[in-house]
Amino acid sequence: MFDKVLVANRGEIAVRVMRACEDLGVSTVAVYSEADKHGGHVRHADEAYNVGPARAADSYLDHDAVIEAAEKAGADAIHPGYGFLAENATFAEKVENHDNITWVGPTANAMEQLGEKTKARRVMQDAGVPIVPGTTDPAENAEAVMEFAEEYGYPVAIKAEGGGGGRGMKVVESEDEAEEQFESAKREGEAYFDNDSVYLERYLENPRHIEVQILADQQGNVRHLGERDCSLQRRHQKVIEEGPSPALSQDLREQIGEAARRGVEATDYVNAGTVEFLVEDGEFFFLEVNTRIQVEHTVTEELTGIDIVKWQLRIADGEELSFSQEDVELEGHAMEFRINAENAAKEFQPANEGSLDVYDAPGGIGVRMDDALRQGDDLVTNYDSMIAKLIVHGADREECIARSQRALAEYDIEGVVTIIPFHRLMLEDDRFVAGEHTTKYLDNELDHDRVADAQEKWGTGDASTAEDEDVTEREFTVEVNGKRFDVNLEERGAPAIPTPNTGGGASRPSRAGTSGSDETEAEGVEVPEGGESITVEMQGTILSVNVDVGDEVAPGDVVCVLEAMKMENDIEAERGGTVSQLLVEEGESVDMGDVIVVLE
Ligand code: MV4
Repeated sequence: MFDKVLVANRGEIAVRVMRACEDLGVSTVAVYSEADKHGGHVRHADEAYNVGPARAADSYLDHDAVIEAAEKAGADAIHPGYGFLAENATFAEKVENHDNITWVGPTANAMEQLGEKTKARRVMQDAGVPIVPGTTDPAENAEAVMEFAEEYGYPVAIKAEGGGGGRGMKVVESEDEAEEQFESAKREGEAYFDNDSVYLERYLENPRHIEVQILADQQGNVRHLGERDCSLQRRHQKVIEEGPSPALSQDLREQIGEAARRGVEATDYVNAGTVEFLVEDGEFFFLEVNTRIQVEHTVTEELTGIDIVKWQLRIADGEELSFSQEDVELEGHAMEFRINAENAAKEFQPANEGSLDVYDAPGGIGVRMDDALRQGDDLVTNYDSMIAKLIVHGADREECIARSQRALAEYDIEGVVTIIPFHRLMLEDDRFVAGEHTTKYLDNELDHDRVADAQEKWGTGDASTAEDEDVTEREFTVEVNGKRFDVNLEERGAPAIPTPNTGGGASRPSRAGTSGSDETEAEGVEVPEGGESITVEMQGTILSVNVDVGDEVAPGDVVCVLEAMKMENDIEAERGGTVSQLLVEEGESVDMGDVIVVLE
């Protein structure tokens, strides 16, 4: 077994991997950016190395900085976690080729093979795994879409070869959309994935999203560890994951698990992976393979008692899986609640500031907390908004829900807005409780007034987000005739809570804009009198720049498209004007609050 593992990640997953290392008697090394120097994963590790400034591109994504930290620490393995470099084949190859460091994850070759979607579809089809009806070769033109539709009907999904997650899919509802959507899919494929190749599938109108956990060792053994139902998603972001799926019959469950195992066995895949399926009308279809440990691996761990991350380390060290497929047994029901620092009542807007004035996590039977937090921590807003995971296990789905309600009610976070109220709403929602929600439920059906009501009812004393009205919340505990009462007071018209002046990005209200009677600065950029600085609200990559210096921009015009959190985000001008400064180019990584365009 390794002596020392560097975890090339941050937050809860970094601590999660470190715990697996500690269980194996392995020392741990953290890497951190300037923004994370007080991070929980830094506190947890045996040693820690600064790999650069807050911007992810210059720290957690900096291949050389991470490898140099491993060399400095004398680490003999690197575990990437998820996100960041976890599915970066170039980085994986660098580590694979390093004499003294072992890569903990699937090979670079496996990432590349399964990342090519038509190839993955061919491999699965050859292994007898049902794929979504469609092509396994690239589609050359819009006529191919129309011919496909003659056989399968509309809608047709046009997908990018290099796509995945929430990216790279266009839906053609009728023939007259074919040409435009086909060209758009190719342009996006080129912009996003440096690959304009696209393929076609019959579009399933209302599927469930079911995924199967896989472990494969270097000796050719492949096991599946059952399925997870990830259908509760918002804009391709999973919110609550659970297992086993309430939508599968036992027969379908066994078919999907065996199909995933068989499909992976047909490749030379090694380590942990997840096979994704769409399920509709009692049929299942292969979608794609995720070549990493996933956020929601915890659901499977609670159901099977198998420590997936420990097995990742053992497999990377050449150990053989010590259990057969028959040994894998799922017990009870588990749910994972992603604790995001977002205000669900405001379109899940990420918190732009906050401190954990109160952080009192739940406990008790069947309750697991994966986080890297303690009371008093400042919220780091440079990266993903997920700050913790609450995982709950029960003997069955009913007990799991009841236990989850208790745990979420116990979970006391004050000073940072989170989606805990949203989770509590879901546990009272008829469709979710009945297990009848599909991937479209949150985006197309849930009544958002109910989300606002839940926030009102269960929200705690959160840091204001930029567009809050001037309300100051105060909480008191009072005793009346010997009985205690918790009292929340809202003082309206109280002095506004100052927020940093960070420009006028699309979803940042004009109040945060930089217009004024004299020259102002935003993030060190001069903004002319009456001008406007346009900023990004989250870390990501500039997908396209739609303006140039000198262009006239009207209010609402999209000046840039930002890829962040696996979604395309239009960055719009609030008020408009003439472009006087263009501070980014396509492909550039940006951090929350970066100014990208200045208008005069
Ligand atoms: C689909 C689909 C329906 N039919 N393919 C979304 C991103 C990418 N991973 C694949 N996705 C989908 N592919 C066909 N032929 C519906 C989706 C989809 C989806 C899939 C899983 C989980 C959430 C989703 C949300 C919207 C659309």
